[in-house]
Amino acid sequence: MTLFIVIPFLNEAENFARLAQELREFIDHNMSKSQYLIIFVNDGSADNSVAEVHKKFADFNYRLLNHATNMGPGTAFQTAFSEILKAASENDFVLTIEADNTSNLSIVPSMLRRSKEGYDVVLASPYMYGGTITNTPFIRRFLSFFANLFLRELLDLRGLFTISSFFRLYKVSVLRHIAKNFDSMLIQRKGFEGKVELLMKLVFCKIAISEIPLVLDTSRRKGKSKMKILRTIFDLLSLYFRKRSWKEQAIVYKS
Ligand SMILES: Nc1nc2c(ncn2[C@@H]2O[C@H](COP(=O)(O)OP(=O)(O)O)[C@@H](O)[C@H]2O)c(=O)[nH]1
Ligand SMILES: [Mg+2]
Repeated sequence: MTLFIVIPFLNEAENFARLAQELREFIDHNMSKSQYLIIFVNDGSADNSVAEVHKKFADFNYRLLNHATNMGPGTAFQTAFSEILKAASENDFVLTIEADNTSNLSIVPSMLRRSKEGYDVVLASPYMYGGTITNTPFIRRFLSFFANLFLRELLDLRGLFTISSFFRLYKVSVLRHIAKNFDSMLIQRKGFEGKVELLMKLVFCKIAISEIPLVLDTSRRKGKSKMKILRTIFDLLSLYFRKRSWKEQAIVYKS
C-alpha cells in the first residue's frame, strides 16, 4: 500500500527543518513494507517556504503542488485529494498533517492500526480523553473547546470529540466515495471550515470514524497561528446552512 502524506502550508519556512527530521524518523521506523509519497501544497506563501521544502526534503519522495495566490486550506486539501485520487488504489491511505510540527507523528502507528481494525477514517483527537492541548493561550483553548462542543451538536457530528483538526488518516476508498457522491468536491469551502465540511459528508455517508488521543503541544511550532479565530467561527457556523442538502445527497458507503 501507499501512504500519501498531505501537507498544506502557508509561510512555514522556519518549521521545515524539524518537519523533515520527524518525517524521516517516522518513515524509517514505519515504512519498510510500504511506500509513501509526500504531497505538499504551497498556498501562495510569501516567505521562502518553497525553496526550503526543496532543500530540506531533497532526498524524500515528494511532490509540490502550487497555488500562485492564497486560496485557503480547504482549497489546498481539495487540490491534493483530486491529485491523489487520479492514481491511488482503493487500499491506499491518505494522512493529512500540519506543516508546523503540531501533528505529533508518534501516534500515526496507532492511527494506522485503528484503521486496520476496521475504521475508514481516524482522527487525531486532542479533545478526546487521553488527549490535551498544551502551551496554548487560555483564550484560544477556551474558544476552541466551546466551538467544538457547540458545533458538533449544530452540525450533527455527535459522538466525535474533535471535529476541526487537520491531523487525520483516510482510506482512499472513502475519499473516492465522497468525490463520486458530491460531484468531485470533497471540500468546497475555502477556509479552515473545509475540514469540517468533509467530516460532515463522511458522517452523513455513515463512514466508520474513530479517534486516537493527541497531545497537541503548540510549543512544537515556530511562529504564530495563521488561523483568524472570528472569521473561522463564522465560517464554521455557516456550514449549518448546507447540512440538510449534504444529508439529502449522501449515499451510504459500503466497504
Ligand atoms: N493551504 C493553506 N494552508 C494554511 C493556510 N493557513 C494556514 N495553513 C496551514 O494550515 C496548518 C494549520 O494552520 P495554523 O496556522 O497552524 O492553524 P492552527 O493550528 O489552527 O493554529 C499549518 O500547516 C499552516 O501552514 C492557508 O491559507 N492555506
Ligand atoms: Mg497549527
